[in-house]
Amino acid sequence: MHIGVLSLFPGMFAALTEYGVSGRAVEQGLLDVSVVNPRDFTTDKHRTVDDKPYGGGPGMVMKVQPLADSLAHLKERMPAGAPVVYLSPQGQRITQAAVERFSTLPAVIMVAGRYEGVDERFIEEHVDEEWSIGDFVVSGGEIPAMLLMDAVIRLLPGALGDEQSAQQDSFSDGLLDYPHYTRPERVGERQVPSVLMSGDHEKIRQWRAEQALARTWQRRPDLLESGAELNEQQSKMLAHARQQTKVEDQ
Ligand code: 4H4
Repeated sequence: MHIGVLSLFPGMFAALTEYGVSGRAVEQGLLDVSVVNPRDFTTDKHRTVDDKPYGGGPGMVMKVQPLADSLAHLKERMPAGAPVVYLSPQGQRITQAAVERFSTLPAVIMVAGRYEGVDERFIEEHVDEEWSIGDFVVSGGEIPAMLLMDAVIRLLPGALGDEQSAQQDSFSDGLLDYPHYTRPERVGERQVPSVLMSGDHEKIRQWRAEQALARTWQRRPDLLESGAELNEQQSKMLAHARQQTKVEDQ
């Protein structure tokens, strides 16, 4: 996979390319990351990338030309057909399903904006998809772009040591994860749940399925409305829990 990025702060991407799972994936050659700075495509003495908004108001807007020219340069160095993704609060909320789709593409280009935003004509002409990391505002698109890249990279075959671990993540089946424990067996008053010490793998599997469902029901009931994949045991548990709630409501 090849991920291209447009950013006024290319150095920030070292946080991704030099550390942890994503750093190792780059080192192993599982993907190429190319970061291009639109400032290198300015033509004036002051290397201007932004200007005042037409119509007035606070802040500055990113100019079309440095973005368009840096994008053309990036496209020359990448496989054809890479979708151009702009990260902004106006985009669709990123989900694990969206991340999974990106992880199957040969290439993707991410645009990280600064200031109050990007001239709308660049978006109309060059952006294929607009995605958001959530309903809050950060000061630049770099962290949103890195966040999406990190989520994509860890799904690339070979990126996680254990091939199974991505399949077991929260959201991969539309549910939250079950709780995890490691040594020691007792921390203060808190004991590891005894089922996990039983060696009964079927019982452990059932307990974890039940925990995942209970936590989702308690903390993120919205996920249960939007297509979580439940096993037979979980479907029965959920139906039972819903029945109980109905009775209490009456
Ligand atoms: C846009 C900051 C608009 C402030 C931005 C304003 C996100 C997000 C994000 C850089 C851009 C911010 N990107 N998901 N959430 N003037 N980007 O916050 O409207 O307040 O992806 S403003």
